[in-house]
Amino acid sequence: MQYKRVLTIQDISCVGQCSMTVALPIISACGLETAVLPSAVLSTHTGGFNGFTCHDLTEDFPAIGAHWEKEKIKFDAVYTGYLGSVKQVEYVLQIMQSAAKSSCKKIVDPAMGDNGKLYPAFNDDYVAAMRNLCAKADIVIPNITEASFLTGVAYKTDYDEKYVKELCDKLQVMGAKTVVLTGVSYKKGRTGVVVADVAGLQYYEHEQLPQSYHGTGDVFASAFTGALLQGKTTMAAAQIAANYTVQCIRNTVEDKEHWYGVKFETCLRTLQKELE
Ligand code: PXL
Repeated sequence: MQYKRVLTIQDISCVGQCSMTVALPIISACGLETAVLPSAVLSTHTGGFNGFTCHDLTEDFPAIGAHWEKEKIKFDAVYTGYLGSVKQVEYVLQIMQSAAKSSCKKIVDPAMGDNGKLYPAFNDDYVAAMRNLCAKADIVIPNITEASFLTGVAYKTDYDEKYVKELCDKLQVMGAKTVVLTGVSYKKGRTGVVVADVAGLQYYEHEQLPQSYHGTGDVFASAFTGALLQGKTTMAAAQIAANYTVQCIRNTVEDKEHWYGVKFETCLRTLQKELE
């Protein structure tokens, strides 16, 4: 397998095991060169800590993009997660064009909400900007909340295959070529991931552990990106990423003090074995 270079654009939450502090080690462990563009620096993530600081890096993006253009730096994949502002999403679109190799995979995790609500930093303008970014993506990785905000379809916790197909269809009509929809649960105790592409919809179902943790969407998206760039099909990459995420949760549940993220580091070797 050829040595590939991935760019990931998301925030650095200094403490909290999400976004960049998850993406960089996981994608690197998958054997890929991982370049980073931090969208913002926060003292912690915003899901449960009080009084976190946030330094937005939007205004640094044009000069960084221009420098990379001058140096002819190009990427095999660009994977975006939690971003800092509406303006930044526009700059990300420009960098995705200028820094992409012709075969570049554009992977967008809209990372803007969960459990039917947007994260505190985001509003309707941000959703509209994210819709534009998703329209340009090869692969989008929303959860049900994000898919519902992006498509304008009402959020539901109790749904059937028809509802899931409607979300995926609308995301594809918007322009996303492939949809990897996470947290799709049709039965109690089970959850899974739907992959929707030109071939239709496929579903991978697995155990749903009772505990949920912050940052597991980032663990999934990072492992998915790593597996995909290592030559796995979209469906195989989704299965590998889902199994790894479940293992990270299982690895964390016994430690009651560890509420803010999952202990993904001590499971990295299993992920690597899956990719061999
Ligand atoms: O895991 C998504 C995420 C990333 N970054 C920050 C967050 C969140 C979710 O709340 O707050 C800063």
